[in-house]
Amino acid sequence: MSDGVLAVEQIINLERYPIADSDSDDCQALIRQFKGDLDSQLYCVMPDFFTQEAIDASVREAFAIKPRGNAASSKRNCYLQRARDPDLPDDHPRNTFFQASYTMMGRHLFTDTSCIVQMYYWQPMIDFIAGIVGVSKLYPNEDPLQPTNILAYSHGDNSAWHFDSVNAFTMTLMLQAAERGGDFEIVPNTRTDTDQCYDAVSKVVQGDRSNVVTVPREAGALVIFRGCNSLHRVTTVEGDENRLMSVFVYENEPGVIGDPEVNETVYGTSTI
Ligand SMILES: O=C(O)CCC(=O)C(=O)O
Ligand SMILES: [Fe+2]
Repeated sequence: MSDGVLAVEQIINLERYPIADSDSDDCQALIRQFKGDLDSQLYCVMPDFFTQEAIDASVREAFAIKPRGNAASSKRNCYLQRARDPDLPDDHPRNTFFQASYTMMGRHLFTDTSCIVQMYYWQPMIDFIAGIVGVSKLYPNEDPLQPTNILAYSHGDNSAWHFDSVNAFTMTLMLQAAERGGDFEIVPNTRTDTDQCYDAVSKVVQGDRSNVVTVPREAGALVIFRGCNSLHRVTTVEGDENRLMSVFVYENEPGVIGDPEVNETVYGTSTI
């Protein structure tokens, strides 16, 4: 394409991930492999999913829009709440708060030709991810802010231990790693749908490392994880290099938009 805009064939590494035809044997084999990883470990990693050209373009764009992002810092528990529960003891995980900080860039800041935006709306990509997460269909989120985000973590930033709230899975794509720190850590199946497992959760947030898995990731690696029942965090970033992570949300039905109040907190605005 002209004007420095990359076509989807130049964005996704289709040699290593031939997903353009989701019915092809090659694509079906990839779906089986990553679905197997996701089912057994609660995450799967696809290294070099983005081309170097797409990584470079996305990093440039992220720094260009970062001044308009929402630099947020808050103390929260691992349930993403900020208020303590007076009926529970001080050392309960619901009353254990950690600082989290990063700059959030919402979908409204990206052009339609952004690499991450093009990848997100490309139907073969949506079908590929649906296969991996084991559903027949997925749909883009239709909120003006939520579908495609980039989180920038500068020196001292981190995302403390938490469970993701509503999403059955989260998809992330690393654009730039930190010089030091910024590791993505997860404790698979810390709780279940029916049991909060407060003892196990408490151990993790108090620093027990016995079930912590560090997910290896280089720039360009796509990761899908199930963060609803698996505590996860990003360790504190150190050094001059920002950790730039793009985060994507797909839905099980069309027409899903976010809550304006949540958007106000996350993006610093509820409108575009
Ligand atoms: O930045 C990351 O690697 C993960 C962010 C995260 O926890 C999330 O998007 O739910
Ligand atoms: Fe998360």
